[in-house]
Amino acid sequence: MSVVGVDFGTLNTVIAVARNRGVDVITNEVSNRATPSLVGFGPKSRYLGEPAKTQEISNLKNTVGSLKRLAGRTITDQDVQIEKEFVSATIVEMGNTVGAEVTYMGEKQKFTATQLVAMFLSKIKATASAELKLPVSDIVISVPAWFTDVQRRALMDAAEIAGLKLLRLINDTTATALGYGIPRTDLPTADEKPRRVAFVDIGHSDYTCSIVEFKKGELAVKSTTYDRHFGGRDFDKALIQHFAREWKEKYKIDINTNPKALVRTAAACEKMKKILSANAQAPISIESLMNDVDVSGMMKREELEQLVQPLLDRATIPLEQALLEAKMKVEDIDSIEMVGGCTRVPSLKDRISKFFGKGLSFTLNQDEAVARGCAFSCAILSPVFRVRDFSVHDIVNYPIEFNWEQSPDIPDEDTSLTVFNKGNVMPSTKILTFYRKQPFDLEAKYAKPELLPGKMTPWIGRFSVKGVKANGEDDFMICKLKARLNLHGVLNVESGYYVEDVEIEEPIPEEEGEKKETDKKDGEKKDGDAMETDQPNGAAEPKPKVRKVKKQVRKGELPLSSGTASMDQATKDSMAEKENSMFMEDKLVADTEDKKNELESYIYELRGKIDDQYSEFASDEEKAKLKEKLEQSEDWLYDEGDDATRGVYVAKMDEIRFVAGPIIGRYQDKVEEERQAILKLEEE
Ligand code: ATP
Ligand code: K
Ligand code: MG
Repeated sequence: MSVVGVDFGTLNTVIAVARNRGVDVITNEVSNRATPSLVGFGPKSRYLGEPAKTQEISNLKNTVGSLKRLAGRTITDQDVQIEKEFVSATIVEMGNTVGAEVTYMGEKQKFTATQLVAMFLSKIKATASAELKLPVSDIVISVPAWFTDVQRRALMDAAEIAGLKLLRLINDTTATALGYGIPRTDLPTADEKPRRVAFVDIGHSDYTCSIVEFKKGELAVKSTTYDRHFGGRDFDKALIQHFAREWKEKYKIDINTNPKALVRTAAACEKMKKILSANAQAPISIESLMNDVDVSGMMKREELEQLVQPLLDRATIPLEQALLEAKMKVEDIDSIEMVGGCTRVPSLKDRISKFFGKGLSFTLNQDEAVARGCAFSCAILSPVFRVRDFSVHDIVNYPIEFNWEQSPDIPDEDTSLTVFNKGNVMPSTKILTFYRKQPFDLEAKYAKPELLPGKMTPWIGRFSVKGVKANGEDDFMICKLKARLNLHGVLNVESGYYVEDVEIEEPIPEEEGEKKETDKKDGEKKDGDAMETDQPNGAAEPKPKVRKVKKQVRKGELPLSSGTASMDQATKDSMAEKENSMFMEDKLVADTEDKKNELESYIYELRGKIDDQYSEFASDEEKAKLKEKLEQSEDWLYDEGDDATRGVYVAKMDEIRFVAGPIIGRYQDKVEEERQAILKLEEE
């Protein structure tokens, strides 16, 4: 089994694998270390990743990007309106989520964003598996830290539809921090001051800053802040708008009316932007952009900086906020690690460096750090791999509360409690205690909807607790529910049970441990993974050998049913089946194309050789026969054979082989004879 980490970016996706020697980034079918995060649809098959990019300009309406930014969203979300600017296919509403409408296999079809992500992930799976020559299943995928429960569940569903076993959804900058920490041998020990690093990731669409404390064998995220609409594509957009204006005047063309011209301009502007990161000025020129007009232009770096001034003015806001939330000052930060393609922009580097009052570090590979961190995370979690343990404490970004109906038997009971606070450690488990005589429901939601990224539902899930009844003579049942914000950052009520208070005698331990803080009423624990050791407080009296304590003893399970934003299993299974059949169809189309190309080149090869190296091994009659066969086959290939099945191409190839075989056989015998003769000569 393999151990794979994936940085699923808005523009590019990077795949890293853990091997015994360490973590490597792998290349795709055209030897690129990053794969375009794009899916396209054609008359016979889909185009995923590189092929999607190749056909993009000629098939804009049927090509979808921004996949991760669409997943888990609704059509009324203002973030989706923004995304529409960057996606060339038509975005449509599909139930309670968004999708794209495309023409595929000659028909208009709609796919949800979750399905589109699944399509892309199955390609990533195939790429990794082709390179590793191993089946790929266990995987860790990165997401922006600002992803909510619905978005995370959409990605989890997508991974499952693609046949992957998702071990963790990890926040981008947390993955980067892990990749930074693991190989480092110079981290402070437990009793030393931790090393504090600010990780700044500016990608194609978004900007994140995490402040992380490192000690030997562990990292703790102290704050994560972001600007969801700040990245390379905003620089591109400023350039596109500039040249659209300029060319309207200069050439009287309006690229905004021509999608193809707009996309070609976008590609040229991205290139120009990159050149401007290393040069004072850069040219742009596109042949026959529209109406047969060739366009060209120039830009100085300062001009670009002018164009993106409003953006640059926002560049330090996430940093200020990150320090504030981590309760630190710039002096507390030991180093600033920069990752993401957009951190190559000089004006951004300047502002960030000025803000911290020190130089920036580029220790990590800017384009690969997230993927490498994901692979490390996968290695830690995978049972097949042994890796030095490194604990990762992430934090809760949005507070989560539970609500429930008041019990008729407890008139003064609260009906809501914030269980996970912003800044709490994640993952984390909390035990909720309820005194009840009958089954009840509770609901989880984000406590501060205004913090959510766009117009997202604050609702997380509804959980019904069954099997609750009055205990003994009309006494309350003490119900305990295990609420967990898990490794993926999604919330579940994982299990329920009931307990009884019993008085037992227990020996006093030699050293009383720290007092455990327990909120009696709600049984809410402080942070961390600490579980169920509900002990009453205040046991620090004189020390007899044994003491009487009231303990809660687990008496039985409480069955739960839950409704969350996750897709139900039956839908997921049928989507997985559909994905699999589309994948097989793509493969068949690709194989057929290969066979056709093979046949075509075989015809050309034989035609060249029959009057050359094969000439002396064929009679005139044989030559004539073969030439006739080749001509027939070629005519067929350009006529009805243009769109045949794989089997038919293979059969055609065999027919030619039947005629050419004896000639080639004689030629090869001769070659072999000569080789033997040479060997013999050398021996003598
Ligand atoms: P996100 O993290 O926002 O989801 P991503 O991970 O796909 O997106 P990256 O691969 O980190 O994004 O960065 C891509 C962006 O970086 C693109 O906008 C690209 O043009 C930009 N970029 C890459 N190299 C340079 C450069 N030399 N100068 C300026 N920008 C660059
Ligand atoms: K990336
Ligand atoms: Mg990124």
